[in-house]
Amino acid sequence: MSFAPPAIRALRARALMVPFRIPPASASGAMPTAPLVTLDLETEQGISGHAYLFAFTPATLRPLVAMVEGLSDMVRGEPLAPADLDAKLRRRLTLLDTPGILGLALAGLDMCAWDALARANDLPLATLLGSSPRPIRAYNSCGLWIGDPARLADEAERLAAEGGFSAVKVRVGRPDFSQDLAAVRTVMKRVGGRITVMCDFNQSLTWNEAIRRGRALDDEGLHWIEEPIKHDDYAGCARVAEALRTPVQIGENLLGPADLRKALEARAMDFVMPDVQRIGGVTGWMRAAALAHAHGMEMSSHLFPEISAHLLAATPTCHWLEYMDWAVPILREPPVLRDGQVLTSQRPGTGVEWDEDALRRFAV
Ligand code: SMN
Ligand code: MG
Repeated sequence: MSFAPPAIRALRARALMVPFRIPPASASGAMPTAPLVTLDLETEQGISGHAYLFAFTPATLRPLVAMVEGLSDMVRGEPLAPADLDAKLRRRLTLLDTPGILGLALAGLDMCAWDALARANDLPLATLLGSSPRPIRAYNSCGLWIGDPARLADEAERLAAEGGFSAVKVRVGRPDFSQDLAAVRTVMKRVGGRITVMCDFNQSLTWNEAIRRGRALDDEGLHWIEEPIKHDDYAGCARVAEALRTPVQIGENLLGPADLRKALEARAMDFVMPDVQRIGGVTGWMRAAALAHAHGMEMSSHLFPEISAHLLAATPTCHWLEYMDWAVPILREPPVLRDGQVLTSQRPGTGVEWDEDALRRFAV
């Protein structure tokens, strides 16, 4: 028996502005609407693959669509073999290099290609990756943004209750640390004993300040302190991680497995949480998962719960899935939550199918 991969016919991208249920506001500012790009890869066999990207700001929405469409010309007629495709494209793009918008587009293409390959084989992605779809423990990351501190306690309770979640993440990095401490204490006081609580500084501190604030938070019972300082200052992250008792978590800004190697070599963190659109799609994720496994390091996900559930199922050191509901308004079958877990879709591929009416409504 032989499997001849179908050829790729086209890759299309659509720009959307999707309303948030709870608009995020981190230490780096607020986001009123989610700029999302949907990708559809068609094969000659008629099977398609789907994925979405988060453009972070409206300004990057159109360039990202144009970038994906540019890649379409490079992959037309190529066999649907995601790892080969990734190697070929990255070789062709070596002289430009692939961070930034191009990296996001490559990751989106890779996610679509894996989705289409899994569908062509009639398998859930987790199964194609050698695992099987299973419930993945998740934290509800949809709230506790920087905002009105008086609302935090009720919000923590509500976020935990809505999917039976056993963990939430509180955003920190306010100019005045006493307000951060008050926010953490408010959340811990209301849900602390029964719910795991993480915090995220979103790179807002210098390493001196990170050590000062981190030590002050060390007795608050937080599960991790995320991105205390600039994401790529691995030596600085290592100083902070060394100085604190609470584990330091980084990874959402790692641009591929080679960045993870450098961060591991620098002992920059205790836990790692790659983001599928930055680490290089499914191909990049699986290589990062192998590195984390070899180093015995717990690995969590960042955003994209639909595909991340499949990836974490196939990650030997699977830790926590970050549950975000940002794509729910555009999905025909949003992720199913049970007892604080995301149930990995059992459908062929990732389970991502568009609600086409919603796509028309949110198109820009
Ligand atoms: C985050 C990610 C994306 C937008 C805002 C905040 C945050 C997280 O770093 O980890 O959820
Ligand atoms: Mg973060």
